[in-house]
Order: sequence, then C-alpha cells, then structure tokens
Amino acid sequence: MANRWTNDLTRGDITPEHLYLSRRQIMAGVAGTALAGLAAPAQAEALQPNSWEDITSYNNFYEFGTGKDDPKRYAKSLTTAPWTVKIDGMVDRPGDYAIEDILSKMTIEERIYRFRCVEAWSMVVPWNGFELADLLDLVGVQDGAKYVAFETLYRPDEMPGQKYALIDWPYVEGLRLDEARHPLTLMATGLYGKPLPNQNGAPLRLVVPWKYGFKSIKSVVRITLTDRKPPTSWNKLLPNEYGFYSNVNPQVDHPRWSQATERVIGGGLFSSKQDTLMFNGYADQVAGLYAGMDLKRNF
Ligand SMILES: Nc1nc2c(c(=O)[nH]1)N[C@H]1C(S)=C(S)[C@@H](COP(=O)(O)O)O[C@H]1N2
Ligand SMILES: [Mo]
Repeated sequence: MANRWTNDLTRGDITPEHLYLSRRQIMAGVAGTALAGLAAPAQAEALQPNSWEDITSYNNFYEFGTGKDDPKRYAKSLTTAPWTVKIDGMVDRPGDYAIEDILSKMTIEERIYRFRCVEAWSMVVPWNGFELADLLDLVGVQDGAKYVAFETLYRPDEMPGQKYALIDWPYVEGLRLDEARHPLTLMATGLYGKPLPNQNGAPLRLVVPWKYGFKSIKSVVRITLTDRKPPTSWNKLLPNEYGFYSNVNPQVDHPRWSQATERVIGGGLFSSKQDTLMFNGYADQVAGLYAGMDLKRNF
C-alpha cells in the first residue's frame, strides 16, 4: 500500500450544489485577490463535480440500451447481491471472491476525477473506491503477467441489451499491468459517499481517468492476469476507431469527429465546450507510462 496517490482535492472541497459559483463569479473573485497569479484556484474550479442527477441519469451502459437515459430506467432490474468476482490467471491466490471479502480488506477513498467519454462529452465525478493495485497485491500477481483483463456480468434476463448482438457480450476490457497498477486507477464502489447506483456499474466498476470512458468497465465479475494483450469490446467491434490504449488525446481525432474539445454535461446556463486536455489532465502523472511510444499509432 506504499506510494498511495494523494488527491489534491478532498471531500471538503466539494461545493454544495446550491453554493456553486459560476465561472464568471469565480474569475471575478479570483481576479480581485492576491490569488490571481496562482494555478490552484483555476484547477479547483475545473474540478467542481457534476451533480448526482447528472452523473446518474446520463449514462452509457449498453447492457441496458443505447440511449443515455436507458440505464437509469432499466438497470433497476439488476441484482447486485450476492456478487462474486472471479480473479484468475497468473495470480498466486486465484478464486471466487465475495465482494464483501474484498471490501473488508480495502481502504475506500474519495477521488474527484475528470471523466471524458470518447463521444466528446465530459463530467467531473466524486468517486469512492479503492486502488486496483491494492487488490492485485491481495491476490499476488505472478512474474510474467503483463496485462489485466476485465469482464462484465453476463445475465441477459436482467440486462435486456444483451439480447441484441450489438456487442459480443459480455463486455470486456483490458489494461497493461503498469496502467492497472498506477495509483490513479480505481475500482469504484460509490459516488458522493453513497453506494454506486446500478446505472453507474454497481457494485464494482473500473475507473481509469486518463482514458476514454469506455475503458472504465462496469459491473465487473472477472479479473484475469495474463501475458497476452486481452481483447476489448469496442476494439473488437470497430478496430479503426477504438484502440486498446484509448488514452484521452486532443491531438488524435476519432475518424468521425474531433477530440480537441468536449461538451461539459450539466453546465446549465453556462453549459459550454472546453478544450480537452492531454491524458484528460493527468499527463504529469501518467505520460511516463507511454514514453517513447507513438501515440497516433498506439491510439
Ligand atoms: N459493461 C459496460 N461498461 C461500460 C459501458 C457499457 O456499455 N457496458 N460503457 C462505457 C462508456 S462508453 C462510458 S462513457 C462509461 C460511462 O460511465 P457512467 O455511465 O458511469 O458515466 O462506462 C463505460 N463502461
Ligand atoms: Mo463512452
């Protein structure tokens, strides 16, 4: 548990929704103080989380339909208890782990992360969860493992979208082992201090904040350590459009749209586009993982 990532924002930094200041008010305030020259206020402003309503009613979870409001409507039918996560492959202690047993050994933290969908919209989400690295340490990764593969629940009776052959179900994702071990990589269990709603991937979902949202696989039932690059659902479906890495990169456009800017969800009166940041704003922490790589080829 060494080298735990320390977030620069904590729970106390979340402004209650009714006290949110508009961009203009903040900028006017900042301009009038001695803080005007510091970078911190600008960053804190950028990381005002979206509301509970935004985060839980505008979702992508194709197991429940392709509309943004389908998951909230249809994911109620998902049974999330009991929940077991199979952890297998190149690990010392493979097994079917009851989620309670995992959670009893993990430290739950809050992480306020930017979240950028490949469809060019974004939110800021106050997740609760634990570092994937801690879970990997719990099961013991064997020498030679290079990747981590993830799988979502397959239960067509409760996930009506799985009756349609849109994706080759179950939804699968994968990370390189060093990405999976990065202290920013979270297994989320909650939002705003409450249990994760079904539409957001209850009871356990991956969150990789520097990658496009589809890498953050929901309702995970299996985690496999492997020496082979695992298949990923969107890459299998449209390999020219969705790569294995899918790091947020404003300089590498999607073949059908620009990735240079993003639509900020829930901005209300001040709803706007903003520039997309390299690695979604986490370049200082993660750029080193890709040193020497051609990010256009390895998109
Ligand atoms: N199993 C599964 N995981 C998934 C998806 C999905 O359809 N099925 N959609 C992905 C996409 S495209 C995005 S943008 C995020 C959305 O997460 P959110 O609804 O919590 O914002 O979940 C990702 N994880
Ligand atoms: Mo997405």
